Amino acid sequence: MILKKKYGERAENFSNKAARELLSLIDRKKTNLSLALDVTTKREFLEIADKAGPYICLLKTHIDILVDFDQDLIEQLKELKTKHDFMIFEDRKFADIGNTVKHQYSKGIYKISEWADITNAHPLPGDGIVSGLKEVGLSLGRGLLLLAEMSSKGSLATGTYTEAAIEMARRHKDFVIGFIAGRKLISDDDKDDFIVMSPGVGLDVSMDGLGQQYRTPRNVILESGSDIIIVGRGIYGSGKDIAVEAQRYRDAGWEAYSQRLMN
Ligand code: 5FU
Repeated sequence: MILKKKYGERAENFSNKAARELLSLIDRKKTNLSLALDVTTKREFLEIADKAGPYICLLKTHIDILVDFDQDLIEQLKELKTKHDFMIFEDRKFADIGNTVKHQYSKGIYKISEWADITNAHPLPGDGIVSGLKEVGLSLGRGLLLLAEMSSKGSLATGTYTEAAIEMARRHKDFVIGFIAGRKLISDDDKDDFIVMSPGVGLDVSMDGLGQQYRTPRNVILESGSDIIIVGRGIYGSGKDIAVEAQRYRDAGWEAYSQRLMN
């Protein structure tokens, strides 16, 4: 009965180091909030990460949108990670053949595998994408999420595609630690455990102008059985105090989880 288990208790269901660390961290810090930090300058990025850091378990990056990316950014990000006790998820959405993603993951300017505890991939190309990423990431203690669903309107990742993503994850349980999805995807007493992270979470608006659709932390964690809420503009997009907004989402996410344990 995964939905009734505490995050920390689920750590033993995983052999993967990143998954075990993340579940323990969530329990220790009492937050299931991931911040999606989609800003384009290093200054804003570090400022917001520092303000929201105390309230999050996971900082989600799109490292390639930073106009002034440099190695110093990574060094400072690592310092914030230690200071605030969070993990890092690069939302790279790999989507190519195994040999190519292997290089995209470890090489180029960003060298994602060196600093991101978790990254993600579309299952679209088939198992080779997981095998390629695993060749790089497993020995480094990294974990992978598969995009089984997407939060955007009209997403094609539904039905048999989502089912195929689940089967792919089961074949690579040492490295695939979970899914991007809007809900718990497998039955609550399944032998396998996966961490579900849900983007498209907001308390104040229901959509943006470009297809994003928002649900509340309660919808996502309590009613749909997801594990982590991913929140971006809900925290930094309103011009309000970042720490206050981050606390608001942390509290809403933790309240929804606490109710789930009691139900
Ligand atoms: F896989 C997905 C998805 O299905 N929907 C998303 O919104 C990823 N995302 C990411 O979550 C997206 O790339 C943003 O980084 C973030 C949502 O940001 P928002 O500002 O909360 O809408």
